[in-house]
Amino acid sequence: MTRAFSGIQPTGDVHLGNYLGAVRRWVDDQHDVDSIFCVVDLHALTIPKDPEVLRSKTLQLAQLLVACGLEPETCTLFVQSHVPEHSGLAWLMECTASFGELSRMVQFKDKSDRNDFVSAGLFTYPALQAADILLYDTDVVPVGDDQRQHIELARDVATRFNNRCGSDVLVVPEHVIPPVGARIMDLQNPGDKMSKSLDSPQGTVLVLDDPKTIEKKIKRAVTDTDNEVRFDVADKPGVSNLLSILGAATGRDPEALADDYEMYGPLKADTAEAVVELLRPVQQRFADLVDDPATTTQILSTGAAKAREIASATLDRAQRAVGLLSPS
Ligand code: ATP
Ligand code: LTN
Repeated sequence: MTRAFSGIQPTGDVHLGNYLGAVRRWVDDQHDVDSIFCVVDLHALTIPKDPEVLRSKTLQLAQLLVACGLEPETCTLFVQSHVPEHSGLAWLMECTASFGELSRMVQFKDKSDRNDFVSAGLFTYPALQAADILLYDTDVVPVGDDQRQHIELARDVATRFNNRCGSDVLVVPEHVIPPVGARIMDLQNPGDKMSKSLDSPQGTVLVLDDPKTIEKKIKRAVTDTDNEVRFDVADKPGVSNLLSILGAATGRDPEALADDYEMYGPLKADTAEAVVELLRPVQQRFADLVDDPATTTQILSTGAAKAREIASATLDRAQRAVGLLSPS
């Protein structure tokens, strides 16, 4: 069976971009592929965090993923730091990726420009991400469009590792990016992707926003003055973003949807309604889970044990292949 692996950072509140670009697809495909999902708390440490906030966001993110529809009896859900093999393989990947490759990562350039303190971990972050993926003999990595470059790096590093060791120790993964919704933009700055760590509360629709807030944010979305509804990302980024959101929420093609509208008002109203309806069941399930943290803690503990079985075998194989002496 095809194996899928993906990760999400507990860096803030989950937004519509995370949901449409990644999580919804994980939920839809979990019965068809052997699915492993990880709350990547080690990645969140690359930018300093308040310890209590990180701890509570990690649990909350796991609860939200279950509320979104990940079924613990169907897929494996765990927290990255509960499986120490991630840090173990990350070192081997850091020694396989080159300084030049890591220097070319767009996300590093963006995040290092936006933060005063630039940690070494922010620079080597894609090597840890490669380790996450490669530990599980992953065939496919379902992600949003922004992760293309990181998955490409994981492929290059896996190939180089195999060539150096002279055998196929690591499986070379492919990315899968959804045709619609892979790049949801900030509603106030449609030139930037919607993001957990950008401070743009009005431009970011959160999965847990109440219906009134969702409506307000979408109705105030930045468009332009010519009042023509057309899907054209370069010329009309704000309007195209609304069409992408509506398309992803309703399963329709954004370009075709544009023909149904002559003015921005109705487009915004329909988009807001579609998003509210899409998120309603998630919010209802979340409300039940949040009062019962023990259920999610148990899911994560079972998930980590399942993940560890696979990860420890891969790490052992990789350590032997690279020439490390076996402890027994
Ligand atoms: P941060 O801002 O802290 O980097 P993020 O909002 O980019 O966080 P991640 O945890 O890094 O979110 O990403 C989780 C998944 O959501 C990834 O697969 C990523 O590609 C996807 N994703 C993130 N932002 C968007 C977006 N605006 N549109 C579509 N997919 C997205
Ligand atoms: N870098 C990713 C999060 C992430 C990930 C992964 C995604 C960490 N490890 C492994 C897919 C597979 C991000 O910033 N969205």
